[in-house]
Amino acid sequence: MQVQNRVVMLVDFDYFFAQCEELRDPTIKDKPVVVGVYSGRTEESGAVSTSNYVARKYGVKSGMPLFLAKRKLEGTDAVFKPVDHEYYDQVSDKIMQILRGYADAFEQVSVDEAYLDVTQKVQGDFEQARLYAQKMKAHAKKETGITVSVGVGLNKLVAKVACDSQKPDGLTVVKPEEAQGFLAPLPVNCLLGVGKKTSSKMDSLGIKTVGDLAKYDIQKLIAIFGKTLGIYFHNAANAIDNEPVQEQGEAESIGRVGTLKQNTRDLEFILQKTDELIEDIFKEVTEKNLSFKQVAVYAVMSDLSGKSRSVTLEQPAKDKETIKRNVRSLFEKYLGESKLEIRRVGVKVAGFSREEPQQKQLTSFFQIG
Ligand code: DGT
Ligand code: CA
Ligand code: CA
Repeated sequence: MQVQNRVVMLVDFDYFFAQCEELRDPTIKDKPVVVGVYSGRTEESGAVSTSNYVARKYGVKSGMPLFLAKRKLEGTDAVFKPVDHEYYDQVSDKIMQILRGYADAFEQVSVDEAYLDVTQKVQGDFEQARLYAQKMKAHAKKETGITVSVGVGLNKLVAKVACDSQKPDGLTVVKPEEAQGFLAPLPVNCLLGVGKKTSSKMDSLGIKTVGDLAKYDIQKLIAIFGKTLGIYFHNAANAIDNEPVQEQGEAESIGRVGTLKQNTRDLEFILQKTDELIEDIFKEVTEKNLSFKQVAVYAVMSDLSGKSRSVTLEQPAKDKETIKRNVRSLFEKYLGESKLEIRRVGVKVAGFSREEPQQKQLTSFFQIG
């Protein structure tokens, strides 16, 4: 029996932070849009995080100093926005949730990128995969307003390079038998892990394209780059990559910190602030259907020294009251131990376990019966 090919997708959201800004204010859509990280020292200092494709036509690039981007866009009606990670995370979560529904296995790799193994969903068929990707792209666009680019290949490596080859709003399908030919003419730095240093080293060996690398003697690669990298480069260049698409492990803890309006030793005043933090934490814990076994607090004192305290619960819990009760008693202790005023507070829960949702248990119960 022939072993079935995998069908793997990489989805990357187009000019993501800038597209989020367009989503929030559609009137800027046809103008150059630059999202910047302002260092805060002067109004002008900082760097470009990303920009829309209109701005890119003028030569604006990620990482470029903002003053340079301003100069390139002089005379245009360019719009500059500061990064707003909270908003981008919200948009990202919505898209990720939709994508997840299309996958047999799902792996989010960053705020704007995820791998999907869709082998079962498309029965290993790359023609079907193309239609499936089109449907998924349209769904994401309709629900969230965001366009994404998709690469489809027999593994993560090919899917990633395919996706990068056509943006924005791209869809590039590379069938298994086309994979090596697809990679061959591309520069070696299209491969994950080949940065400036490695590619100039390879260049000095006469390796310019992935095709050159694929043909290069593997023993020599190992001698030059070491065993792990040498084998990796050889395999990657030959479109071989067996990394599974897998869900990233749960976060180890969920926490929030906040600064008090004024330094204080007033327990009720402190607990008002921690209640806000707990609301947020509780929301995330509930969404992820987690139970926790540890509650911790953190405080920064008026002299900027910091301390943390935690308790381990006897039973895993998942309710807000348990967090509140323990936070109160931890801060009571805290205030008893120090004479200083508190300036900043944090709350954290950890020691997670995940329970099956009630409904699922019921349905599986009925299925068995
Ligand atoms: P593209 O090429 O359409 O995928 O454009 P982006 O902007 O989505 O680029 P990508 O996928 O490489 O990066 C995703 C986000 O990460 C991007 O919207 C902003 C941020 N980012 C990327 N490169 C840089 C950088 O050099 N500096 C900073 N501060 N942020 C960056
Ligand atoms: Ca992107
Ligand atoms: Ca990306």
